[in-house]
Amino acid sequence: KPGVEVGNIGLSKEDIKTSFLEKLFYSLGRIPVVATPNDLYTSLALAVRDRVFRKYVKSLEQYAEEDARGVAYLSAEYLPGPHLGNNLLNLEIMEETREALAELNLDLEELLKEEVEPGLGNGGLGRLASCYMDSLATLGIPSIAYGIRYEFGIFKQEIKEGWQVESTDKWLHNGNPWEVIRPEISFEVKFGGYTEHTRDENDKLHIEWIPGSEVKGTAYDTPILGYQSNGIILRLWKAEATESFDFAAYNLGDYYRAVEKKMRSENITKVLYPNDENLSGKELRLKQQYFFVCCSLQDIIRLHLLQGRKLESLHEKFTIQLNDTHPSIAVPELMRLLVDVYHMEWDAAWMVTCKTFAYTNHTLLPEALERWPVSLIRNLLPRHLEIIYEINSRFINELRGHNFTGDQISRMSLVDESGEPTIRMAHLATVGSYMINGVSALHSGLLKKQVLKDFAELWPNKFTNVTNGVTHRRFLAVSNPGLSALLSEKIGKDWLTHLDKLKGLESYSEDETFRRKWMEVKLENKRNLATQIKELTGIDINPEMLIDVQVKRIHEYKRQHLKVLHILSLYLRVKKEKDTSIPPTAFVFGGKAAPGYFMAKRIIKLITAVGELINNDPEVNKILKVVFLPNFSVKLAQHVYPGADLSEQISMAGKEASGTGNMKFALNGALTIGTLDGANVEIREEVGEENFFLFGLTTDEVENKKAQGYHPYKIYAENENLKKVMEFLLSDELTRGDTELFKPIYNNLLHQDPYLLMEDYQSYIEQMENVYHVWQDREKWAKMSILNVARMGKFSSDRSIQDYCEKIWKVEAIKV
Ligand code: 26V
Repeated sequence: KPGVEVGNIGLSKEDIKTSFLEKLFYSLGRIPVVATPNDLYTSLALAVRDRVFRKYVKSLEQYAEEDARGVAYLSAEYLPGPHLGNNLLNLEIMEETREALAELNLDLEELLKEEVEPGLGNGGLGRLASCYMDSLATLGIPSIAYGIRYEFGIFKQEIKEGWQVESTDKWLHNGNPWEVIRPEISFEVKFGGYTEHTRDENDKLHIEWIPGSEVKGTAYDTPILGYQSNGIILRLWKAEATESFDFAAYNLGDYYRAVEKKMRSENITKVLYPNDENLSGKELRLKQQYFFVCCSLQDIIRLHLLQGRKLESLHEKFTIQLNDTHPSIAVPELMRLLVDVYHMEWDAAWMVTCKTFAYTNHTLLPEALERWPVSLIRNLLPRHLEIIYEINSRFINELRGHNFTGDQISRMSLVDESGEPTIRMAHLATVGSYMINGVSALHSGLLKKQVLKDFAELWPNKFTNVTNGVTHRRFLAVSNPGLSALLSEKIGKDWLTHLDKLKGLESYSEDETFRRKWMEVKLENKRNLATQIKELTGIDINPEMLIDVQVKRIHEYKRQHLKVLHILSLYLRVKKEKDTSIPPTAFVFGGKAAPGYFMAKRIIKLITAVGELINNDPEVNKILKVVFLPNFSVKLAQHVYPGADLSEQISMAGKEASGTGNMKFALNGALTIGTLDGANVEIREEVGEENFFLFGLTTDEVENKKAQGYHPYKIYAENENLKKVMEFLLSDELTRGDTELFKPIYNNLLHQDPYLLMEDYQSYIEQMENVYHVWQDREKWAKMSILNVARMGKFSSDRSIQDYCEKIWKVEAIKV
């Protein structure tokens, strides 16, 4: 029996060079003179993949030996970012690889640029899932992550005449060297049809689901390596036609009908849906959710039974984490499998189910809480609807036993019957889980006060908080080599696995030589960012400017337009008042708007219009620049965070569940201007209030303001400066005569302003003045920057995963 050490998997420069050439010759059939950049990248990726798999195979051996309790992470979205650089770091062969390539007259940086990242998520939620995989792997937690292999990821964004234009993301176009297809790991998934209820001779009820159609899900595995550690698998399901269903058509000689059916089956995993308001009617989206849940649960059960265990003990060996409600159809699906397929009694099955799942909520926005029309579920998953009703009726009986009022019961019901009947997926996930968590202290508190209030009263011990974290290996070690080297020079390399070691930097904030080095590193990163900006937009940025950045999805609650109002106030000062005292600043924006989100798309147009005006005005453009970076992605993000001086985290308090960009900026030495929202609260607590630029209403104040009746127009009317800025939105200078262009934004802010921009405007402007004041004193700024980085230990995803292990999963690491 061969061990796992067969083949050329050495880590020396020579080994890497040999492997690279072997892949080029024998896997791709190319010679260097005709190899394309993609051939070279692919050869290196394949060589690295061998080494990654060697580590992964080792962890498999260990899992099998130890029979440990493990985690299955279910997420409809992942945003892993480019794999190559991260794997080189984790294998500790970055330098060896660079040298091996240099000897072949190749530049590692050029090859790294070639990688097209998998954009299999919308933003924060998908990126969080990937940070957690990095930490699970590094910490050696027995785990597997399941998701969907979308053929097209999040749409590609271009800016044309200032507007967002979407196109398909063909991320698989050049092939994907990181994944391996597992044809033998495939499962059937049924849809539609009806159920048949029959009684046997003992009067026992048997329920059979006679489906209307069937598809097959096949596993595609991507190994995710940990740092100095083994790896875990990201298992993504692709939909294909099943043989059995094509067969009937073939027999009738209807070849085309069979192929058509095949195409329809493959539609399920074609494309990722953007976060859009009108998802609830989208049948294909529900199909995607059920499809991946169904495959994943069958796989989990397969793994469980493979070890010779009984299904009654599923919850002892596996815990399944639901990343938001997207996979929450797993609750009735596991019940169906246990009761209908494996013939368990309902009560026993329910006990196993409720002890298996845990649910993470990622948003309180009412429009983002998933609800599926009952009629849609009935058509697509008739058996599941019956099971949901059964779960609900038992749950309501329990509530009656606890003397809940009729009002409370209808509020808590899984079925909302106030309009068209819908299933409240957050309630389903809550009832079917042993633990529920929010993603920051503030958000978890609000979850218990607002969306799941009644449930928190019923089951206070089921609710907890796990504050989000980010992987500092990707977002500092890989993406900011300059700062990383400086850190390691001062405090050693332990921070790579123990981020709280950064505390050791605090005393250096008083060291002038260190501060100078700190600022030099930042300036170098700003030059790099300026180069990126030039390449992507053609705009010149002087790297000495204050680089003030807001990158995240475009949404009204995140208030990119508040930032725009501030920029316009500066513009008017420079232009009309000839004020040249403002420190030169580059305002950098980036982020995608949901294709159907009218206001978000207007906000992009507003940013680019302000950019056009300012960047082309010689009176202003020495002092101000405005940039919109197109197609924000993990890859681009890795250039942005290191080069930022100021991080904008300015959502209306109570709306941003956590935010994770806030952490990535601070980790790279940017200072934050922000509200008391999401994880900002905890970041400020950690770095110290004197090292954080705070503004705006608190959550309670927002609530009170709204309760008292909020009148944005009054605030506008009473603030001369704000008034001028608002009127400028309609000016010919900005709109070039199209005065209707920004009317929707203008009217919204003046008369509704649901996210309180008018209210928070003055406080924001004043805090920005303070930012400028501190910026004038670069030594002070550098001190604050150092202290921010030194105190970011809490926000490593390693800490988050440890919290999940202790508070929720009760899972332990496997010693490597
Ligand atoms: C979904 C939708 C769908 C309907 C239209 C508006 C809308 C807005 C947002 C969402 C996102 C829902 C889930 C989500 O991505 N939440 C994010 O999760 C991150 C990781 O926990 C967290 O840092 C972000 O604050 C949170 O917005």
